[in-house]
Amino acid sequence: MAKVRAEPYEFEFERASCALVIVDMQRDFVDPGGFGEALGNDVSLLRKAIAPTQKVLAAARAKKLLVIHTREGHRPDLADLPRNKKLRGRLKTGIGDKGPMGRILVRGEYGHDIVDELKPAPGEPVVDKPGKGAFYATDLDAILHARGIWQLVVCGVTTEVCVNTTVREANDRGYDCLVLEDCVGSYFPAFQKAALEMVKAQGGIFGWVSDSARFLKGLARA
Ligand code: TIU
Repeated sequence: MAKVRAEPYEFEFERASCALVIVDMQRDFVDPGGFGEALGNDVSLLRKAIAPTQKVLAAARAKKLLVIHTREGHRPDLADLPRNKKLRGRLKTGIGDKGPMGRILVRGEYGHDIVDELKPAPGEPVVDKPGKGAFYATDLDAILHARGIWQLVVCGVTTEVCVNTTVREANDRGYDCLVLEDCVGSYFPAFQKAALEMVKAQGGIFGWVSDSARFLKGLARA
């Protein structure tokens, strides 16, 4: 059993039952010139998570942890794009429209794919999700169940939207989640802080919070 210093108390895990989940590190959210930046966001706040996540990813691969990548997006025919998601924001250029890096959040488009720095390796499942949570309308639960995984180390963007939703979904399905605070990012510093506090408050109501350095230390001993 490996131990990671974390809040509200140490996170214990076994390699065989623990997966690394990297949420939506897609060009459209993270890269300069993408959809996120086009909406007026400062993508450097998200890009800060790339380097520590690269270290965690490399260590997880070396220790043979299951690594799962998720991408938020929709079918090219947009048949799985709910009306509320299409209309929300009253955007001139929104989901499905031609954006700076191809059709926005459409599967197969350049902007929809994962940034080069965190490119999935062959054999690592990539879960395409139409919603914010990685469990909604996906086969993530089946993939984890088949491998006997019940603990998740979570990285990705954005902290208060897709990361937080995924952690909440996972928690209700019986998974322990450890969120690494320097490996998640938000366009809003106040939300970054609050979203992390929400996870670990009340005795870890949704899970645990640690950081890449503490996780790497624990993983090295696993
Ligand atoms: N992946 C994810 O968080 N999708 C979003 O739309 N996030 C926002 O913060 N908008």
